[in-house]
Amino acid sequence: MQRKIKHILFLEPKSSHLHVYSDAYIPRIGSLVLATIMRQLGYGVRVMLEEVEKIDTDEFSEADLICISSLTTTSPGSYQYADFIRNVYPDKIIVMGGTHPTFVPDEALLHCDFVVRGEGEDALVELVQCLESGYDFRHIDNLSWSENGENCHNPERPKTDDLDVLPIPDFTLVPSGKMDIMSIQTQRGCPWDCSFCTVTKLNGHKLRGHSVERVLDMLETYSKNPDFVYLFFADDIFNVPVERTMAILQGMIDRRLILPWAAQMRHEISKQPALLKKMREAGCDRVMIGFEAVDEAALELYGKKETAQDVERSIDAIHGHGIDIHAMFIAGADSDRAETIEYQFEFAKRKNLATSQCMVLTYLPGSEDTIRYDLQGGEYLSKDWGHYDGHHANHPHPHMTRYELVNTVMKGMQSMYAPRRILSKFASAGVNLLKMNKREATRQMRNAFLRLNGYSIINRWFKEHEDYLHDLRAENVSLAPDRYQRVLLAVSNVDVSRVLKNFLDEMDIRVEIFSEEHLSVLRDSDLVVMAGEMVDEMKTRVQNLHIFPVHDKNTRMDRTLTQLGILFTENMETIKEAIATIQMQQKALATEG
Ligand code: B12
Ligand code: SF4
Repeated sequence: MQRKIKHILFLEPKSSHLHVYSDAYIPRIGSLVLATIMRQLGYGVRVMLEEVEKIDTDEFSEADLICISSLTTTSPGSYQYADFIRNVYPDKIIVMGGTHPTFVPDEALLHCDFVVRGEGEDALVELVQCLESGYDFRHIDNLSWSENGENCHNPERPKTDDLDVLPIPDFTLVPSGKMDIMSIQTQRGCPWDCSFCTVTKLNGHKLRGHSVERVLDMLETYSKNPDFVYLFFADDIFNVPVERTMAILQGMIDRRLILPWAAQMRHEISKQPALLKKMREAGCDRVMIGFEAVDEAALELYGKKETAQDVERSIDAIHGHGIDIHAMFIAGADSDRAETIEYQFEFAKRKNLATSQCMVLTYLPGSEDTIRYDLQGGEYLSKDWGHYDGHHANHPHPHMTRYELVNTVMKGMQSMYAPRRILSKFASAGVNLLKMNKREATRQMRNAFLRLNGYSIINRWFKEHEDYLHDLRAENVSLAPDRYQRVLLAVSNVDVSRVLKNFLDEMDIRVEIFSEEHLSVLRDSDLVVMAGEMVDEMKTRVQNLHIFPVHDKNTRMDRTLTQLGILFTENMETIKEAIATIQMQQKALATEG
């Protein structure tokens, strides 16, 4: 294949659903660094980021090669654009890269000509050169492609050790006035290995960094751009190695490169007071920390190598230096219950975290969790990648229904951004203004606006997801909930039947024990709660029967009861209270017995 390539388009589609960062665009650097390299090599380049500009598909006609960067959540959009290009401009070459195509190259190849797995800088240059010269591209490491119906995957290439060989990503490639946050990556890789994360699978454990001088040069270049008002260090863990971070911060102070900034860190920061002090001096106003949990069992399962005490200690240390925290939590570890998740939110409020997010545990392609789950033959309830954004549940949980999990998480998020918690920040800003403490007033005002934005996003999320939540409630039964007027209990195990009856009574739901007479008078508004083995037989006897299947082997049925209760109310509190009451009854019975 020999092709003339003059113009390259870099395209970054956005997520299909609203997510916590929907209103605050923080750039990823991949497309920008690749575009900068290709431009230096003399190609015409255009970078289109869908989060910051409307994609004008007419512009696709000008490109010879189209490079699409994709995360898992943005893959539906990426594939749609790729399919559109294939249909409308069949002569264009499409290359995909980024985290998602890296881990599922066979899937991506259904939509594009080439996939570059992992780091893309060298592989893309080699590919373009081969395409132009007509040389064989089949030897390029990290490259995947399709040939005669077979997908070929070349070996992985060694990772770039010295990042200084890469150019400074040129943000002027994005139309001016579109972005106000500059994102800068000073190093790649992470020494830890959390079970849900794909970073080490993509970038390795070894930290590979730019030299301190080079980081400062990047900052100097960017700080001349009047668009930028905030800096985000896109390193996965900015506080290690500590000496290097200290040197960068000292350099920022010495060269007066002081902008407000945020960075991602780990809890070990609580043991680095000198670093915290220096961070504040160098303009840090926010730290983003993936605490993930405050429940020891969950922390263990996530392989976080931290304890709840570490979490608490680091919050106190960071707050002690006047720095705010955006805390990142996860819910849905196998050990989690609704109570552990609710406790997480209470904790976040008690510790006065400025902002926080809680994501539903999601098995992303490439993570350790996913590899293990796939080996075990685990079940996926959705493979709609647009739902892999931490706001949806895509696999079953051992103790919670999907509705319970998602609802508990999103209601918890809503409570974090409740109006009174927003007003308290505005009030605090006002008080500090009166005290002439301008710095503190500005800080509180910023947090008030961030919370206001959180409030707006979460409420929009609930509106956007009405149907999704409705479907989760109706899971396991093949019809819409909210319509049953009578429940018929067809469970032969007396103990199980009694638990179900007591529960439904507690919930004020009309319930009758099923008998043969009911068969002739079954109505559309009846729900038959039935033990699993009888279901098939009953379905053959009565058409369109609405059946809720249960196991009749044990009487500890929190999950079943929750699922059943969800069909009648969205209010989890009502369901929990009913379960608690019947549990007390069961205990009393057991004691009597
Ligand atoms: C900055 C960042 C964010 C920012 C901005 C994200 C954005 N604009 O999309 C914020 C904080 C908003 C964010 C949010 C989220 N993020 Co984020 N984020 C990052 C982070 C830390 C850095 C991204 C970056 O700039 N990397 C540096 C560049 C150089 O690397 P790169 O993008 O991978 O690009 C290289 C290669 O992949 C390849 N490449 C990339 N694209 C292309 C295209 C072509 C054609 C080619 C040839 C090569 C190529 O070449 C590049 C250079 O080597 C990464 C972790 C990481 N270390 O990458 C996570 C990461 C991308 N985020 C992740 C996730 C899960 C999310 C969220 C869904 C959940 C969350 N964490 O809150 C949200 C949703 C974001 C969304 N857009 O929908 C995951 C993605 C996993 C996946 N399978 O999709 C990552 C990998 C972290 C992780 N824990 O696993 N994120
Ligand atoms: S979650 Fe953070 S600490 Fe854990 S492996 Fe990923 S980047 Fe490293």
